[in-house]
Amino acid sequence: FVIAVLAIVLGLTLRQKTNTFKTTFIARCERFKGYDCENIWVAFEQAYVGQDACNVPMEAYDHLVTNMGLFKPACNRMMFWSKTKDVVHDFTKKRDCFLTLEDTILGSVLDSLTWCGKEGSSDTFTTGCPEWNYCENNPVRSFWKSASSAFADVACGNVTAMLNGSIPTPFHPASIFGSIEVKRLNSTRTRSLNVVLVTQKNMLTNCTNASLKELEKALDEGIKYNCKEVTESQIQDCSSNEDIPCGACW
Ligand code: AVW
Repeated sequence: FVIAVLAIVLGLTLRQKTNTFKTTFIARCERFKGYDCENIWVAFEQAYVGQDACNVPMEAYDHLVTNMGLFKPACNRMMFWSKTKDVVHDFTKKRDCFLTLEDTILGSVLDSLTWCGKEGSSDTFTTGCPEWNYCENNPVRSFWKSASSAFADVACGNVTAMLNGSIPTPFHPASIFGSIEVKRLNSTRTRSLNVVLVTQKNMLTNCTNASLKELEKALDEGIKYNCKEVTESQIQDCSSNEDIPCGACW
């Protein structure tokens, strides 16, 4: 009897976990008008539910990411980033100048969330899931790889990347930006990549940094490369001052 009660309580706890996660998913999704969020949820959970949490490859999200029309090109407004999450999102949330992956419906729904499934279970778990680096094919890491691929595939015109000028190597070939997004920028769609190197008062890195030369080399031939050092306070000024036109932020 005791075991039966414990099993029911545990079952309800797990059910609760799925429901809390799903509630967050649907609530965040419904901030975007004109989408069938229940349908998006079903396409999302089929990627990892019932799977070993280290055995979910990025292809598991193909249906969600490529067949549901969730990534629409925003030519000249697409913003990539690496090691600048806070400053870039502070800016894109306050001003309409640029669009990051986390401002699109899928990116915004899943930003900062953790989830995984378990073999033999139809639940979504939010604890006990693998850390980012614990295994390559974990549901969270595979999702961001898949979504980043789709986001870069639709990039067009002049695209921007905010990189961190306060670290010795602003461009890491193994980062998602370096290993996925840069490689998928295609010169038939994308005219230029404009690096905004975010610097602090005591500048550690500038546009002559060796890692940025690697970035330039990694670009598809035909995509122009530019780099500009911009202070964090200049970006913050633009974030908080609607009177500054987007084109005059830096
Ligand atoms: P990042 P990326 N543990 O700042 O170029 C947990 O390095 O990779 O930039 N989470 C991690 C880890 C880790 N070790 N490493 C990365 N992440 C997650 C999507 C975490 O959420 C956009 F389109 C961290 O905030 C950008 O252009 C995020 O990955 C591009 O990919 C970024 O790590 C940024 O990826």
